[in-house]
Amino acid sequence: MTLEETARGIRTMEIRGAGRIARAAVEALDAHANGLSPTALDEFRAEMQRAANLLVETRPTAVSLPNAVRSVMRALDDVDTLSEARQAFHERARWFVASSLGAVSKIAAIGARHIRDGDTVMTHCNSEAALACIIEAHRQGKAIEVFATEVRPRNQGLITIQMLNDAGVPTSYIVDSAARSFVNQVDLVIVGADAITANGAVVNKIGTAPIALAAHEARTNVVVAAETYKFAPLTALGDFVPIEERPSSEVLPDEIAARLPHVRVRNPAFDVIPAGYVDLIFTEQGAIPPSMAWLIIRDHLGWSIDEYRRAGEDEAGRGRR
Ligand code: RI2
Repeated sequence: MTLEETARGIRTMEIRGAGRIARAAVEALDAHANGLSPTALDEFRAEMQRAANLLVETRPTAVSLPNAVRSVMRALDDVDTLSEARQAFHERARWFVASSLGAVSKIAAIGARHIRDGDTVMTHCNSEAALACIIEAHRQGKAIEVFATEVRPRNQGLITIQMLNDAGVPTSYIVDSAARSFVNQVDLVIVGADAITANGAVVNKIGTAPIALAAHEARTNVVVAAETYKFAPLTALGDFVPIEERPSSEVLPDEIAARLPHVRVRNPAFDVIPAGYVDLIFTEQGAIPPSMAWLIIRDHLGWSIDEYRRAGEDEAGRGRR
């Protein structure tokens, strides 16, 4: 896939899921770097920055994307020659992809410990990290059942039920609006995250917040599975996570919309679970309460807040996260 094909794939959601988007972006940058024939280090840096910007601009909410891109672009900071830069970038990209996959495995092991034999869990959307926990618990022999939602408008629930079915996990498939009707039969809600703010609020697929509210009312625990690069550093400085609003045609076909001139479709792709409705966050560094989100940003993202601030300012013209 070329850089432009990957950017298009992320924008159209052929490539989707916060972790997969991050790895796809890093792999695209690595392939792009390999295909370049720059004559000077500055030329290489400038072209890689252009490529990085193109990818980061594709989707605004999943902070995994800019975090991953910044993480690999950092390889170009402390090099003196072009060949050093090429080598360092390639190694950093390979490291990122391997550690992203490794993080999912660690989260699966940590999350599975919190799912008990006999539990029924509910999940929403298609999260690699959340499903890894569920499937690992099942693999360990725990008798678990899952309620999986449909996930309007893009129906990512279909991917989820395929994965659960393939793993042999007994699953009930429900429409999003049925979540409240079943949440009393559920022991645990487990979802992924596109971004987690410094104060522990979780941004995830639209429809996650009402499920968390219903779970809170029903006294059902809500846990989140998220790699540390889903934590949004600039929220520590007061920035908001921008919520992507996607095309109306995902919700209402254009030919129907054309007959309804007084109707406007709103299609936000994500909503926010307040930290008070989140019981635990499973990261590859361990299970933490949402109030510890700031420590993840401070200790595990590799850059100081000032460095993130500068990167955000350098990438002017885009939402800062
Ligand atoms: P993993 C997805 O976003 C979903 O909101 C999912 O919960 C989240 O990313 C995390 O997914 P989208 O790309 O990284 O479907 O755990 O809009 O796979």
